[in-house]
Amino acid sequence: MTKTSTLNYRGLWVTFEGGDGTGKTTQSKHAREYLRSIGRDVIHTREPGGTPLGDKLRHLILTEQMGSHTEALLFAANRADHIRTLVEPALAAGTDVVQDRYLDSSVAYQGYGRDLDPSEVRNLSLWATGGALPELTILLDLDPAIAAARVGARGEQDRIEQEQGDFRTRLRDGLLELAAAEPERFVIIDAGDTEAQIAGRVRSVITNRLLAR
Ligand code: Z5A
Repeated sequence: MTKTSTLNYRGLWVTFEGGDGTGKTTQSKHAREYLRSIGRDVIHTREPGGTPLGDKLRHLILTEQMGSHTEALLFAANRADHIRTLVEPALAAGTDVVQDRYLDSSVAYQGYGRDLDPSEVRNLSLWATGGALPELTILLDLDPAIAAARVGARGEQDRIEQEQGDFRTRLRDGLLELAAAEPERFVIIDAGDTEAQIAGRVRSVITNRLLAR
């Protein structure tokens, strides 16, 4: 079992999780602006992607057909590079990191959504990153049908967004299960409200976490 590490970072590490179309990109950018507005150093990043190598892996993952094991390994490879070259150095220097998706996405999509064992997928990512876990994970929870309508309104979908059937329901249930298992790290926010209401909740969750440090 890989040892995990959530503490001892100088900067605050916040990740956003949720199905596609739940507003992670929108809200993680609001969170970055909020942290800036209170005078903190902050970077915003995302997975897949986040680094030059990560951007190449992102393109491969979202465009090439591949099996579940290959997909899980590529996400983990991206994560290893992202955490070791960008996220941990920033946190160690006292910079906050606001991140759109992290390992909970792999457990949900490659584990609960596809056919891999969720705990094996989690352990793969923990091994890849030396056990790094965020201090705070905000789960944006939304009915998959509403989320699909938001994404559909945008037009073109990537390979993973095209998944049909009960994939999105398994994904949502899986993410809620992960949140229930780690109540100190996760905060669940109803993503069906307006952008401004959700941003207000995100601000207060982050403020409380900073005050509790
Ligand atoms: N994936 C994986 O399988 N395993 C992994 O380990 C990781 C990822 C890390 C690429 O991710 C795919 O990789 C993703 C999961 C998989 N595929 N799927 N499906 P991505 O991050 O590039 O894609 P995404 O997460 O699907 O992003 P997204 O579709 O852009 O969703 P979002 O970031 O959560 O939402 P958004 O862009 O902020 O908002 C979506 C739309 O809704 C947009 O038009 C907004 O203006 C609108 N919006 C936002 N908030 C609201 C509210 N409150 N009301 C109404 N409308 C709103």
